[in-house]
This record gives sequence, structure tokens and C-alpha cells, in this order.
Amino acid sequence: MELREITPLAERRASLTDGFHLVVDALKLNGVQTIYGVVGIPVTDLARLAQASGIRYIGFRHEASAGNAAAAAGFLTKRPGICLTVSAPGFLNGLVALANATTNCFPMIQISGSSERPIVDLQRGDYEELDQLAAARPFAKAAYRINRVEDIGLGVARAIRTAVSGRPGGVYLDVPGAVLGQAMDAAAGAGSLWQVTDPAPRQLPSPEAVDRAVSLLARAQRPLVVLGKGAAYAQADEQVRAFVESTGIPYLAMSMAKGLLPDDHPQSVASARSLALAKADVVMLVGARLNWLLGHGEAPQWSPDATFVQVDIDATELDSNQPIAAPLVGDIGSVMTALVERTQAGQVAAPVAWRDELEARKARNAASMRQRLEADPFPMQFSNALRAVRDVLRHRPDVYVVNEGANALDMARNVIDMQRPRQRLDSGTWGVMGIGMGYAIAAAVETGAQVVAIEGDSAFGFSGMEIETICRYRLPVSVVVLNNGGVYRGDDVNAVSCDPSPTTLSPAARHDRLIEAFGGTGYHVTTPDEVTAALKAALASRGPALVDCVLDPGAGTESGHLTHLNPKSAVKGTHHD
Ligand code: ADP
Ligand code: TZD
Repeated sequence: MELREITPLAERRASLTDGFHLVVDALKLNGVQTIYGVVGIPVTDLARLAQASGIRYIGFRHEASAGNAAAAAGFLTKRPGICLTVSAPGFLNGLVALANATTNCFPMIQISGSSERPIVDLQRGDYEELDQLAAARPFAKAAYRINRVEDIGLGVARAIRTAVSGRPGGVYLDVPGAVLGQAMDAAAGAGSLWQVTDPAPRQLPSPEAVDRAVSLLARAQRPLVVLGKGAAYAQADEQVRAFVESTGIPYLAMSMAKGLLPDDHPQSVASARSLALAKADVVMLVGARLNWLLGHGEAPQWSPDATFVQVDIDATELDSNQPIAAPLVGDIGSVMTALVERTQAGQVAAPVAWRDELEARKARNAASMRQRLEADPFPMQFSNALRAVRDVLRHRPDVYVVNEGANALDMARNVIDMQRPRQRLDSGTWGVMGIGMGYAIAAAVETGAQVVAIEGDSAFGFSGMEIETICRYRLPVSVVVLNNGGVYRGDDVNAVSCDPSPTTLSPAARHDRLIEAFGGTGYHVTTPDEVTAALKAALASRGPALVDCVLDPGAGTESGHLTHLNPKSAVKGTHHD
């Protein structure tokens, strides 16, 4: 036999590639720097290969947290965050985060391995069998499956384009294990990949639409701008500021838009929110939906005569709750620029009487808030612990804040001012618990900045095991647990048996000891001064830390600010008030 005529094995292998390599190559080509995931069959080698190729792989303890991290990365960077999951159960664990990302308009791609199609599709009972594509579809902006190795480049490009263009959202990308292992010619494989050009093109509003909005605002006696997290996401900070400051219109920032303009900006009417909503006659929504968070634009929260201008990239959002008198469909940067350009000097202004009325209410509310924060009861209430956190963070505008819980969320949002854009991440549109550690990890990984996660004790429990992840990667995350020993409160009593009540958690739980198990630093504190000292020390260490703040078990209210959404039993004596 003429051995020399046969291509040596090594050379033959070198001319081949496979699905694993092509997925990694396609992601790299499109600038993906980090993958958040949990490994197992069939994606373990995908994670290894990604790491070997220079992509950072962050391994989590639960896919929901990995998915939440990818979603937060999407919000922070305007590029889709990537989450990697295994088939069936891992996929489903991640899906909740994909759905949450879609609800919040954050771009993210969940790439999941899946089991053998011929076996799954005939329901023959494969290892981790599930029709993942069908399961993902209702919960995602789009769901795609790659069925052939030569389609990997296309599948990745399509997922990226869909995730970030128009209204951003979560995309599911199904990659069966068989496709990952499939081989193809290396040169043809390389030729099958491409880099997406201009994944989220600018979308300009029409001049007529801009003029209509300007003339409406020009006639307003009590104009109001509402900035939402879409405005923060758009990274059009200067354009938003130019419009707000050149018109002098008072504005409200939704929670994740806090810091887009600094919260102490003179035009911010955060501390006169109820008055601003109730009396505004022309309201301009900028990347904010008129959903439950804004009372659907209805009376009595809003004036029944309010007229709405809405800036949004998604035309179908308009008229979803109220008639939109001046629709401005486009990306926020382009729309705000057009508004500034087409407004004549002095044409749009906030009347002095309106500004004065809001100022008076701001001063009154600020005084009563100051009084509440400065009280020093023992055990601490939420406001006292949060005052201490606020005082530390006031000097650290570089710190990212993550926030979840009920009372912990409502109060921290009001007490803790943000000075810079996109540095506050919270439960968002669904009011979901469990985003805490995933969001905190992504904020630290994507920005390199320090993170303080302010958590209700119940909320923390949903992703608490990820403190091991935080410790393993030595991330500069300080977790502040506002510990009142319960869901909402820790003082509810079950009158009929010795089981704890449904809202009760372990009294006197020592969350600080959890982080010590993984090499982080725990602090156990009972007074505002101790909160201050612990948080300062935690931040100074730049290492993983957890400050367990012991609060009065009676601190807080059931459902926080959402008590009115809690259906009450019609049968007397069912509800604990
Ligand atoms: P919030 O909860 O802060 O009020 P929402 O999540 O309800 O904010 O609203 C965000 C809105 O911003 C969505 O309707 C989304 O379509 C829109 N949006 C997202 N990105 C952009 C962008 N680049 N330009 C314009 N609108 C955007
Ligand atoms: N599960 C999920 C995923 N999201 C939810 N929002 C809830 C359950 C219900 N829920 C809330 O809406 S807030 C909350 C739960 C369980 C926890 C409140 O307790 P906490 O916060 O300790 O986190 P406070 O500060 O004590 O109110």
C-alpha cells in the first residue's frame, strides 16, 4: 500500500471542524466576550472550548441565575447576553430568565443543548427528553433550532439580530447534541459564519411626528417627562439630557432609569411623584410603558384629561393603555435629537406656576422623609438600615446597585439616589424575585465595578447559592440582606398548628455565615452605625461580602407598596392585617 498517498490522520483532522468549534467561532466573530451557564450533557465541551478560545465562561449553580446574568449583561452593554444550558431541566430552569428578559426588553440569547431529535420527536424517552423549541416559543421574542452543522453561523447571526433589533428581547437557540458533534470541512465551516452588520440600526421618526409632539408640548400647562428603562438601555444619555434641560420640563425616572440624569437634578420630581402624575396635562413617555407600574395611565392616579406623547421603538406598544396623541416611533437617541433640532428656542417650556407647585411638594415630602430616616429605633426598621447604606453609597457613585424584595425594593428605590446611568438593576416589569445574585454577578463581570445588592431576606434566598459563584470568581459584590425573618414581615403567627405561618422564615437566621462557608466575609449587624461600618469595610476589601442586617420582625408591610394588588378573601378572618 502507498502510505504516502493517504493524507496523514492529523492533517485530515486539521481540515475538519465540528459544531462545538463553529458555535464558539460564530460567537467570537460576533464579539461575544462572556458566556454565563451551567454545564452538563451535551454542552460541557462547548464551555471548555469557549474558555480555551478566550471567551470568559462564568459557571453558575442554577440556570435561572446564569440567565439573569445574561439578561443584565444585555441591558448593560446593548449586546445580547449569552446563557448556556443543558437539555430539558437545565433548559427549563434557564427559560424563566429568558422570559423575564423578554418582559423587560433586555437582549439575551439562551443557547441550549438538546437531546436526540429522532428519539425526542417520537417521544421514545430519551435522556432529558423535551421539545425545547416548542416550550421556549411562547416565552421568548423568538425561538430557533439549528438542525445542520453548516447552519450554525446563520443560526447565531439570526439570534443576535433578533435579540437586539427593534424592541430587544430574549431569543432561544436550540442546538441538538448531534449537531454539536457533527463534522464538516474546516474551510467551508469558516466560510459559513458571518458577523452581523449594524445589528440594531437607528430608526428615525418622521418630521411630522416630531412636529406634532413639539406643538403638543408647547401648549402644555403642566408637562411631565417619564424616563423608563428603555431610555437607560438606549445609551442616549446626552440626547435625553439635552431635551430635558433645554425644555426645563420636570421629569420622573422609573426605577431602572434612575441616574440617567442624576437623581438630585433640579428637574427631577421623584419626591413629588403623586402630584406630578395626578396633575400633568401633557405626559411624554420616553422608553417607559403605561403598564401597571404607571397605573395604566388611568385616573385617579393620573388626570383623566392627560394627553400622552410616547417615544418607543415598538409601534405596537402605543395605544396599549391610553390613546397616544403624539406617537414617536424610533430609537430614543434619534427621536430626542430630532426633538431638540425641531424645537425653536423657548417654544417648549415648563410654566413657572407648575414648577413652583412641584417644588413646594418636593420640599414638604423631603422633610418628612428626612425625619423618618433619621429616627433610631431598636431593632432597626428598613428606613434606618437604608439610611446607613445610602450614606455610604453617596460617596461611591461608581458602585452598581442591585435591588429586590418587597419593602426592601420599594424603600431602597426611594432612599438610595443614583448618580450615573444604568447603575441600578432591580426586579423590573414582573416584580420578580431571584434576579439578585445573577444581576450582581453580571454587573461586576461586565463593568469591573463594585456592586452592592440590597436584598430582602426572602428575595435573597431565591438565588442565594450563587454567593459561592461570587466567591469562586472573587467578584467585588457586597450583599446587604435586610433580614426581618419573613416574606414581607417576620411576625405573622399561624394560629392553628405549630407549623410556621406561610410568610415566616427562620427567625434569627445568620446569612453572614453562608458566605463564610465559601471564603467570603460575613458581617452581622443590628444598628445603623454597624451597617455603615460593615458596608464600608466590605467595599474597602473589594472582595465578596455579606452584611446581614437584623431588622424588627414587624418592619414592613405585606406586599410592600403593592398591598392594593393583594386580593382579599371575602371570608372574614382569612387575612392577617
Ligand atoms: P419602565 O419599566 O422603566 O417604565 P419599560 O420596560 O416598561 O420601562 O419600557 C421600556 C420601553 O422602552 C419598551 O416599550 C421598549 O420597547 C422601549 N425601548 C427599548 N429600547 C429602546 C430604544 N433603543 N429606543 C426606543 N425605545 C426603546
Ligand atoms: N416568586 C417570584 C419568582 N417572584 C415573586 N415576586 C414572588 C414569588 C412573590 N414575592 C414578592 O412579590 S416579594 C417576595 C415574594 C416572595 C419576597 C418579599 O420578602 P423579602 O422582602 O424578605 O424579600 P421584604 O423587604 O421583607 O418585604
